[in-house]
Amino acid sequence: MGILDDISASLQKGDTSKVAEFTEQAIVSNIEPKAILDDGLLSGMAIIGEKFKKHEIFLPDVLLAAKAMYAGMDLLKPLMIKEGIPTIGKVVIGSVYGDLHDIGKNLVGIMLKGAGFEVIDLGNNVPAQKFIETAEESGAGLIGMSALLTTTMPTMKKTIELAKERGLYGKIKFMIGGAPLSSDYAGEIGADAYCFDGVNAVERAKEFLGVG
Ligand code: B1M
Repeated sequence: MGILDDISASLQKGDTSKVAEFTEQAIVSNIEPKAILDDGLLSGMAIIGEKFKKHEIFLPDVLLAAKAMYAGMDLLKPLMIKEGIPTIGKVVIGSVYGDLHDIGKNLVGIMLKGAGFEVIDLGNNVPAQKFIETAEESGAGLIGMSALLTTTMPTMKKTIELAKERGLYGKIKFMIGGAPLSSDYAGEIGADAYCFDGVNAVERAKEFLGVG
């Protein structure tokens, strides 16, 4: 078994210290951070998602896997963020109200920072008003919302409607992401883009803020 399989297997077992140890080893072996992320951490988390769906594992197992995922991500983070680069635009991000899933949103934040954006991360469980007020106060031209639950997706629509009410629609761009979303849904609620991953989010953010 290769080191990336070891990371994936340890993540599935929720073994935080092993995930950290193997991630460290992979970094020292000069494996690309993106490969460690995609083929180690994320591939393990995808299997966890499948097993959870089939009721082969339960919520505490998913929580442990998420904790282990963060142990690996924390080690990769400095490698993914280039230090000292000037900021090229301001982005407000958060997981929407009712949604506690924040791994994907955090990854997107890391990638945006790595690309030179100033990221205001509101965390998870963020109500519509908080997104809009923060963007207004900070002068951010872009709001990125994440949702992993079908039940929390409506907050995205609510946020965009609030921007319309306040005359901010068009001035602030909206991108949305998360497993249950799609381009169709983005179109339906008036979001400017659906982003399927962090790389895609960086591309769209650059496009919207007229940089790169
Ligand atoms: Co939950 N959960 N979970 N969970 N969980 C899912 C989402 C689920 C699909 C599992 C399943 O049934 N297969 C299911 C949702 C079903 C649905 O709505 N249709 C589910 C459920 C049901 C629940 C609970 C309701 C379970 C319960 O309590 N009975 C509960 C809800 C809690 C809540 O939010 N109120 C719950 C809880 C949890 C944990 C807390 C245990 C944990 C989250 C820990 C954390 O985030 N800190 C958890 C986890 C880990 C998962 C799965 C297994 C993995 C999610 C993840 O982190 N993926 C997930 C199954 C799955 O998604 N296959 C599942 C890795 C992450 C990197 O991917 O978030 O998709 P993702 O992000 C990607 C892209 O989507 C995109 O870029 C990222 C990087 O590539 N992206 C963006 C995401 N946001 C973006 C924003 C952007 C741009 C791109 O712009 C800003």
